[in-house]
Amino acid sequence: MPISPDRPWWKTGVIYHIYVRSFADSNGDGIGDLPGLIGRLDHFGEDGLAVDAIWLSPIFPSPDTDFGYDIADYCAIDPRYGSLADLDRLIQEAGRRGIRVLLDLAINHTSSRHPWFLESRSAASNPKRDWYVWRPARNGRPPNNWQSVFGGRAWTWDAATRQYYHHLFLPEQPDLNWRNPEVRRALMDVVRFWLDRGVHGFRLDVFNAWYEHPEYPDNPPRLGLRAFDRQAHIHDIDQPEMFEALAELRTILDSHPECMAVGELFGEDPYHAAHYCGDDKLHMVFNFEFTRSPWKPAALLRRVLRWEDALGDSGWPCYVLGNHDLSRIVSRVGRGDPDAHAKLGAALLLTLRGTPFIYYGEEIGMADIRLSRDQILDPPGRRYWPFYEGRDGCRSPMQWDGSTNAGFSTGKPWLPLHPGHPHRNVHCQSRDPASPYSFYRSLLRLRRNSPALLRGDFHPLTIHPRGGLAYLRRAAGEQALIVFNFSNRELGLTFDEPLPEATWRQVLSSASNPSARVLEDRVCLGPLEAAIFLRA
Ligand code: ISL
Ligand code: CA
Repeated sequence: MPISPDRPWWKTGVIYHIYVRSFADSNGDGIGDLPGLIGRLDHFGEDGLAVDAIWLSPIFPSPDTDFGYDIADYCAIDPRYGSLADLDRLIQEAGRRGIRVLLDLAINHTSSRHPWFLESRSAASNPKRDWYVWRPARNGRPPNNWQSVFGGRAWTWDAATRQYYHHLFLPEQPDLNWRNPEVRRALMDVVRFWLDRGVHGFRLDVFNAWYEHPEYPDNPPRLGLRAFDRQAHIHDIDQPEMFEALAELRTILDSHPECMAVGELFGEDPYHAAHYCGDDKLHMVFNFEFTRSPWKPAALLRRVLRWEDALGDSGWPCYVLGNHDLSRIVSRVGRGDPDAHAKLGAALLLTLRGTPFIYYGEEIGMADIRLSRDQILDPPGRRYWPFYEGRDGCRSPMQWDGSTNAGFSTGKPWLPLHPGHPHRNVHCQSRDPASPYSFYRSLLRLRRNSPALLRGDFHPLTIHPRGGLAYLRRAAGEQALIVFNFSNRELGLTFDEPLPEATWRQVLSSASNPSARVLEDRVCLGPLEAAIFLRA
């Protein structure tokens, strides 16, 4: 296997996703902030998880109609999170520990309170009118059939200037008009602004929605449950102009050492994602497959293989188990011990070929909180309750220790803590060698020092696995064998091809009393156990 010793950090590194609002609050207002986060940086350093980068959910000034994804100023920090000086300090303090900082750029839309939109809306003749997507009514009705992701039409009527404006999300999130060269220039300046301040790149929110079809045709119908899903989104997203914009973005990124961008592709599919990855495009596009796949070996492997196939040599795989929009992994999967599932998830996330993203709290097996109707803050949750509770469940405050409010805040947290926090927190778990946190730490350390896990290929040993999963990661000088039992019973796992003859050394098991053993023709595993073996 060819391995290149000089792989960029984003191909070998691990990225930790922080929902800043819920991570660590320094001033007791119940909202996580940058000084709070700086105070917790040791969680990521050599004595903690030892990750390579942290990605911060949006920290820009925002009216918070969509909790930071409605941005009112791209070049400032929301005072509730801190100041530019705090961000500089974060970059510096993180840098000292070998950790890079990535920001979240939501530049498909702004807040309706962004000065650009206030100007644009002020008069049809305003010079910034064309910075957003304004259209006249069609026979007294919206310009076309486009729908908003969060429900209702994607067009809102502005009575004062007698036109509709476009918003893929909330009316408070008007879409920018990327076809206007001034808009594109202004946004690329935003990118430069943050790179010059020392951030190492971005997560790009719904990037493939930047452009709309210039003639605004109706989307054709398709089968689906919600109005948004009942049309094929061929005119409101994925326009060919995307590629030119991504090339420009990439040139800027490449002019700063070691910078990268990972895109959130709306309606992602591996082949679709592959189109957007490459040397003049994005470094990576999120693969969300594990967040909806059945927690079964065959289903998981099928998804891994599809992405491996689609991405080929020009793309690079990446994996997430969850994020701030989706139910947490342990709340979603299988029966049995949630800690065992948290560890199975970790073993999968951190040993596949590709870049892993850890969502805060996954390392301690945090679960979703349940909210009553009046506690729900998320806009789609409020709209669709009781059919959909929204996305707040996975955003509860980080559980640090057994003190007041789990060490997150001295004040009342903006969302309730998970009731299990007195027993499930970083402090407790760091003293318990059998905890998910200890497993994450050991696994991250193992990964960091293993050529096979960092650079090896991906070679499944069973093509139609049942109950368990096994694959090899093969690099020059080292091979890793990774085995999983997704069932609640003991398992003898046989392979479609013989295991390479060798002495396999067990280096890690997720069980406190490991039963994993490599025999001549199979591997034995205890219930819900994952294990890693190495050979030279
Ligand atoms: O959250 C979803 C379903 O539960 C998705 O449809 C989500 O809206 C979509 O993936 C886009 O998400 C991103 O952009 C949104 C923001 O609300 C999300 O938090 C963000 O991750 C608009 O900026
Ligand atoms: Ca605060």
